[in-house]
Amino acid sequence: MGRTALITGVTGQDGFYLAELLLAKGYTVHGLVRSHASGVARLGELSERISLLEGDLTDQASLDTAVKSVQPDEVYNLAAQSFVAMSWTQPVATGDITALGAVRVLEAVRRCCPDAKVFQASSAEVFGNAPEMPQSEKTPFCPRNPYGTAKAYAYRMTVNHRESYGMFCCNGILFNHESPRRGIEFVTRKITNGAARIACGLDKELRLGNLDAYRDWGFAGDYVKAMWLILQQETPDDYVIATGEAHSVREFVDLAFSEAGLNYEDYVVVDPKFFRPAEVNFLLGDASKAQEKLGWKPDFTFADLVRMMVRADLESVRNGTIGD
Ligand code: NDP
Ligand code: GDR
Repeated sequence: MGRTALITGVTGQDGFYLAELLLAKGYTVHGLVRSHASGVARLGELSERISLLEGDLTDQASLDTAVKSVQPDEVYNLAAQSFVAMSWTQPVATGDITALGAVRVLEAVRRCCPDAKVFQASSAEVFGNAPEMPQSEKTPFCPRNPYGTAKAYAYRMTVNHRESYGMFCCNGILFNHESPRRGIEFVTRKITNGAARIACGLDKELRLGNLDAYRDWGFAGDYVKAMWLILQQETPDDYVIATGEAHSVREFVDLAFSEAGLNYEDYVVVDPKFFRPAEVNFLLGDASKAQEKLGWKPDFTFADLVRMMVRADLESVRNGTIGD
């Protein structure tokens, strides 16, 4: 019998890549969406290959119903208020969705399908400005914003459900991962879309915040493979998923603009409006445990990623399919 998976956050960047991966492996895939119409609109053709269930991470009953009806073998909790900048303007909603929402998913599984395995999308943001470099599973948490704090709570609750109830629940401590499907508010996509629009004569400048933050950026398609591998192990555990290379926002901008045939210094304006109340300056992951135990390593390099995203945005802007 084929396996069944339930993905929350299926309309997001990772939801798309994970659904494709699981379908290719022969899974029956169910995706939780806040409304059927918006799910179909966001997922396009993929919405015909998976089954959509309405539900919300702020609503326990909807999660119970979804888990009870699907009886999944695997649950991937990817839903979150995932934009760090917004977590300062909406700290309570961020806590409700990103922290308590994860507990609601764990509780729905515990009560309605306790043998299902659960993957929780944790984040490098739990480390904040960590004293240790690179950050591994052993690095203490010190989140610096409401989002990272919510993810730290969800992480601990996932471990608690494992230890208290013997559930198969695991955290992937994911470092930044990007793709042409990345939301336009995140810096990488803002840059590649901005460079494409300038190259096509639609914009004259791109306004950004702190260019001196460093991130460990990988390709989302590689990261969903790690999510799946984490749930295929004999015993549940938590893993850092990262490339092991850090680059500054400035390096990303430089490479993206070069790929679009432009010199970024002629177009990028630093605007204090995009500075954060507290910055996480440098994230760099040590994924050696994932490499040893899961046999996981990323296939795409930083340069591959930037090239892929710029090319996709140039094509979309030229076709008029995105970028306003
Ligand atoms: P996105 O922001 O692209 O997707 C978030 C998803 O969550 C969307 O499908 C959104 O649905 C859904 N969602 C938001 N609020 C609710 C809610 N109240 N109830 C149900 N669904 C909701 O995130 P990514 O795909 O980039 O990331 C996936 C997960 O991995 C997230 O949990 C994120 O925090 C985490 N993560 C991501 C990293 C990255 O670099 N991408 C790194 C580390 C962790 P809708 O379409 O309705 O808005
Ligand atoms: P991040 O991603 O906060 O790391 O969270 P984001 O792309 O938003 O920011 C990365 C860095 O770029 C700097 N920056 C800007 N950021 C945005 N969004 N817009 C700008 O104009 C801009 N200028 C500079 C930021 O200050 C920051 O240092 C992502 C999300 O996917 C989280 O959900 C996930 O958990 C973490 O990655 C790991």
